[in-house]
This record gives sequence, structure tokens and C-alpha cells, in this order.
Amino acid sequence: MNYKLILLSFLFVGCSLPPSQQYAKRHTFEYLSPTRTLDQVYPSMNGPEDIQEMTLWDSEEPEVLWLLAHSTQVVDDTGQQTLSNEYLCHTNIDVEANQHNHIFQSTAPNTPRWFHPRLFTLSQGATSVVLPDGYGVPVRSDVPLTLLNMFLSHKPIEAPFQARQRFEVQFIRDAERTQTLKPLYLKVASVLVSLEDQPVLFNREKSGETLHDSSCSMGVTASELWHRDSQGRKYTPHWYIEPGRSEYKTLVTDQMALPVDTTLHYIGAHVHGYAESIVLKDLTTGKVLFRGKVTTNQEHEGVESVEVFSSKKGLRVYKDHEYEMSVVYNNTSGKTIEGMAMLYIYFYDALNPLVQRRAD
Ligand SMILES: [Cu+2]
Repeated sequence: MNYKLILLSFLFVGCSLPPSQQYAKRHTFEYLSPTRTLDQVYPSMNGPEDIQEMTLWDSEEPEVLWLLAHSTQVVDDTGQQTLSNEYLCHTNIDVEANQHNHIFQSTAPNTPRWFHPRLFTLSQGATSVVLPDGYGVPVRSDVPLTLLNMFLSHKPIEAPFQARQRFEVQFIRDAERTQTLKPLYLKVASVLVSLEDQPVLFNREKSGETLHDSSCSMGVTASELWHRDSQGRKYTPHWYIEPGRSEYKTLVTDQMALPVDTTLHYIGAHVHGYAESIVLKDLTTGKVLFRGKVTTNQEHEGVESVEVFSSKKGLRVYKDHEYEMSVVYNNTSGKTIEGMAMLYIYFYDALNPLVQRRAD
């Protein structure tokens, strides 16, 4: 069911996210999700969830908004008392992709690129995204946004309690912008596990020598979230992990789908408890671009923290290079657990019409 979003308040200065982009008036959109009673174990991806429509800025004429930062926190029914983020599964902000793609379509002839509907994802241990100064994700104010939030609990809950999630989105109105902002777009890359009877290379007919090491390991899916690649082979982004240490790799060149050479400026990650590290590697140069260390909370067995990458200067990435993502899990729980590993990569969008406009 879709609820119309309840707008709690607009604050023009001051919020719990770190300050950024001080040179323009920042707006903060705050929102509390509907109340849910938590009273049992909820495995990852199976907790109570709510989906809302979200209007960041109500204006008669559609205008460009630059999203700069997003954060979430589990709170009590009043919204005042902060609760443990062990009950956070994830929150996603999605945009209506057809309209979004049409408005911000590529300025380069014969170089289409397709935006994912996802603009932000936060999850346990990764509860805020703050893009580097001078960068933002542009949206148009009239294009629908949806906000999905889900709870989880790895442990039984002895005393049921009420919980909500409190979100903040920081943005700048383009009309109030005093300096140039550079557009970023998000691509989600995911470790995949092969559901075939052998390790296989995602989206490639043959491994070849150089890519052979990046084949997806075999595994068992932990949910209905499986899909096929261009070769018709089955994979899952959500799999069972037996006790012990294991590494999973995936060729993610096609998931990144770079239309041109560019730079990346922010990487966030989603993993589950007992992950040790998550890595993005340029296979063509052999260089590790990002290695995010993960800390597990031994009490609730969820994620305590995940390192992120954030840089104004950015890292160069090339449309003709091959990229590999990997995750290491060290399952010391003594039982079978569920694994996932996703990277949320924000690339500079040189093909955005807002860039061309600046050059005029
Ligand atoms: Cu997950």
C-alpha cells in the first residue's frame, strides 16, 4: 500500500548530517516512517516494510533539485528516542526512471545511458551517504520519488516494541545555487553466486584467461531474488554461507555499464554480518580502487560499520576496462548465515544536460 508522505518539516539550516556544500542554501527534508511493532526474528529482506511517495519540494513550475546527502535512524514511536540500528534492514529512495531518464537524457549522440531508478540505499552499519562537496544527484521536483524502508532483527525479541525510521534528505534548489554543482549518478553492482553446477563468468560466454579468476562461485540462493544473465545462466545476489572463511567474486563490468571514461566520487556498500571486506578492482590495470573494511557487531551479529569512499578528485574509470567486485565473509557464528554484497557507486555524469548548460 502506498501512503501519501507526511511532511514533517522543512529546515533550512542545521541537521544531524555533517555540514557540506556550505556555499548554497541547503534544505533538509525530514520524514518519519509509519509505526511498526517489532516482536520476532525478521531475516534480512523479510521484515516489516513501508513504501511512501515523497515530494521534496512543492513548486508550481518543475525545477531541478540537487540531492546531496541522505541518512536514516531507527527511532521509537515518538520519533524522539533513538533505537539500535540492529533493527534496520534498509531504506531506498527510488525515482520514476522513465521520466527521470527522459529529462536527463544523454547529450552525446549514439551514447545512451540508462539510469537505475535507485538514487540512494542505506542499510545496517551504513546509515548515511554524504556526497563530496561540489557534487549532487540531480532530480526534477515533479518526478515521483518513493521511499521504501524495512526492518529486521537477527535475534528473537522478548519484549515487543514500536519502531519507526527517521530519514533526512539534504538538497539544494538549482534556482538558489551560487556555485557550479557536478552531477553524479548511481550504479548498483552486486556480487552474484552461480546457481549452475559450475562456477561461471557473469554475462560472458567464455572466461578467457584474464577473467577466469573472476568467475562467480557456486552456491544456494537464500531467497527468490535470482535472475539470469545474457547467457541464460542463473545467479543469486542473496545466498547461504556455511561456517568458515570464503571469498566471492563477480565480474561487474556490465553492471557498471560505463558509457564513457569518467570518474567515480563516492562508494557505499551493503553487506551482512560476518563480512570482512568488500573490494572493487580494475582488472585491466590490476589496481584495487576501493577496499571497504566491515565490522560485525558480536552481540546482534549484524553490521556495525562499513567503510565508504568519498572524494572530490575521484578515481578514473574507463569504459574499455574490466572490473571485478569481491567480498570476503568469515562466518564464525557456527551456523549457516545469509550473505549479500552490493556496492553503490556514484559516477560523474559528463553526459548530463546540466553539464552542457554550464558550458554555454
Ligand atoms: Cu542484504
